[in-house]
Amino acid sequence: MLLSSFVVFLAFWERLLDIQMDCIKKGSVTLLHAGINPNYTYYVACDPDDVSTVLNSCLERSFLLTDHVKAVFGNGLATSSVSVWRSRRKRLEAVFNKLQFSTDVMVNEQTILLIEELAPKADKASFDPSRYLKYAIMRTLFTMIFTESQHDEEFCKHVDLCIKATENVSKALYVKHKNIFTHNNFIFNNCTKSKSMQEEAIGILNDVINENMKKEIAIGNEVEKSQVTDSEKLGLLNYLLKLRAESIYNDDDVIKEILSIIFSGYFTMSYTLLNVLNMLGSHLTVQEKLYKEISSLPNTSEKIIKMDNLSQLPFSDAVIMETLRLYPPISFISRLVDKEVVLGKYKLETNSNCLLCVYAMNRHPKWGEDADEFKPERWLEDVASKPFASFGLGERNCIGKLWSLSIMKRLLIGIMREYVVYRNADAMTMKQKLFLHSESGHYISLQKRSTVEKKTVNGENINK
Ligand code: HEM
Ligand SMILES: *[C@@H]1O[C@H](CO)[C@@H](O)[C@H](O)[C@H]1NC(C)=O
Ligand SMILES: *[C@@H]1O[C@H](CO)[C@@H](O)[C@H](O)[C@H]1NC(C)=O
Ligand SMILES: *[C@@H]1O[C@H](CO)[C@@H](O)[C@H](O)[C@H]1NC(C)=O
Ligand SMILES: *[C@@H]1O[C@H](CO)[C@@H](O)[C@H](O)[C@H]1NC(C)=O
Ligand SMILES: CC(=O)N[C@H]1CO[C@H](CO)[C@@H](O)[C@@H]1O
Repeated sequence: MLLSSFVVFLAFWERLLDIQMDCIKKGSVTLLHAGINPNYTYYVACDPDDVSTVLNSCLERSFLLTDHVKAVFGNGLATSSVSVWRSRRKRLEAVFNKLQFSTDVMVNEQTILLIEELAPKADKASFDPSRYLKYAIMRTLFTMIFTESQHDEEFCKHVDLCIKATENVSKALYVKHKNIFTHNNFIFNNCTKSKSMQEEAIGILNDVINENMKKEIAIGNEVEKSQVTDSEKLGLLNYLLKLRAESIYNDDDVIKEILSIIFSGYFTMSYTLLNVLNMLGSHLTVQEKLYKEISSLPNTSEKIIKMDNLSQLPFSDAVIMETLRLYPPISFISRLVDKEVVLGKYKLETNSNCLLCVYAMNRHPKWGEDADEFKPERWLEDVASKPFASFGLGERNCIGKLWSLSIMKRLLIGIMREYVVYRNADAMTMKQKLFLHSESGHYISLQKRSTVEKKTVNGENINK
């Protein structure tokens, strides 16, 4: 079999978007070689049916280029081998379902905090909202991971530290995989500062999690003793400790699981919210339609939004899904082809690596000629047969999907109720590093709804 192929020596990540788009143009599987080492060869699949075939049949992750990622996240869900993963995944799914409901009041509090933090920026020059969104997201992850009574002053300091550490880990992982030279451990360890930065950051995260683990064990014991299970809003860590008691996890795996959850949730949600604000800031009619829907909630002065209220907002869902379709923060997924897989005319070699092109697939012509355009309305029709893999597909898809959609929706509703978002005309440029995110053109300005509404009354057009 003869497949067209690419050879990449430098800027591995940056090239991945071009490679995806090229692959979809060719309309078939291609090969990607990172350097000349045959072990670093990947099939690249973009066709929606092919992507679905591989994601549904191959559950083992393949590690892009090295086992470096696995060294950091160990047996955390995202990187564990299927044999370890299977039983844990089932148990964690049940925990996520519970947390989605039990954390709603706390998440609302985080939303209110974000709105207050943004207040000094309102009716002023444009600014980069990334930092605000990242804080809100990390705090929200913390409220979900740690039991409610732990959310004290100390906890806020930890949020700050963990943001810096998580960003450092991401930078180090990026450098490690950047080109064929740093794939070499000797060069990475001896000629870059990244290795020591990574170890320092992991050390900090471990310390924070360890310290909290001790407190959570004490809470767990209390809960057992008094048989009160609902009075305390237990965090994910506490549930993991229960699984540890059942020998499903050991200490090290509990820490790696939390690391893995923080890393999976932090970048994806903060980049997505940033993209949503940018899309709304440059599509003001969409924004007004969204505002109209949000205003139709039964009680607009009620700050607490319950799960039931969230399910009544189809256009809000559509805005977030459409943003995720165009800008999937995880723009490709890699899997190990550990069984026989045939894609069209090609039989993939067993034990090979396969890259699934989420970005290209989400923009497939099946969405219509306007597939590259931001049109949330398309999500109000039947989309079941449309290609979309921003949360992956199959049994090993994103475990945080529903939880993250509800978090992003709450934060978005909070911002929309209070502010109108504008974005200047600079083109937003996306960069593929570990995650796909905007590198420039993402400055926005905020206008308080109250001042906008006054202006409109005076006959000014807000779509100026
Ligand atoms: C915008 C938000 C998010 C996006 C776009 C996203 C996307 C993804 C994708 C594409 C995968 C790989 C799926 C596959 O291989 O088929 C994944 C896996 C995963 N995600 Fe998310 N994710 C998001 C939020 C979250 C959040 C908030 C959490 C946790 C709190 C989370 C935890 C995980 C975990 C643990 C996995 C590994 C699942 C497994 O291997 O079983 N994600 N996510
Ligand atoms: C490819 O991987 C195999 C198995 O891990 C290893 O034995 C072999 O040395 C590798 N080849 C190269 C060129 O690195
Ligand atoms: C992150 O990296 C920078 C630069 O190497 C370093 O100064 C800082 O202490 C690190 N912070 C954390 C929390 O790891
Ligand atoms: C959410 O729904 C409940 C019951 O339908 C209602 O009482 C409450 O006011 C709603 N909340 C908002 C923010 O509209
Ligand atoms: C709406 O919510 C506010 C704030 O929680 C509450 O004071 C008010 O009574 C609610 N109005 C109705 C009609 O339920
Ligand atoms: C000084 C230093 O960090 N040396 C490292 C160079 O890389 C080798 C192989 O990975 C390590 O074992 C050394 O510790």
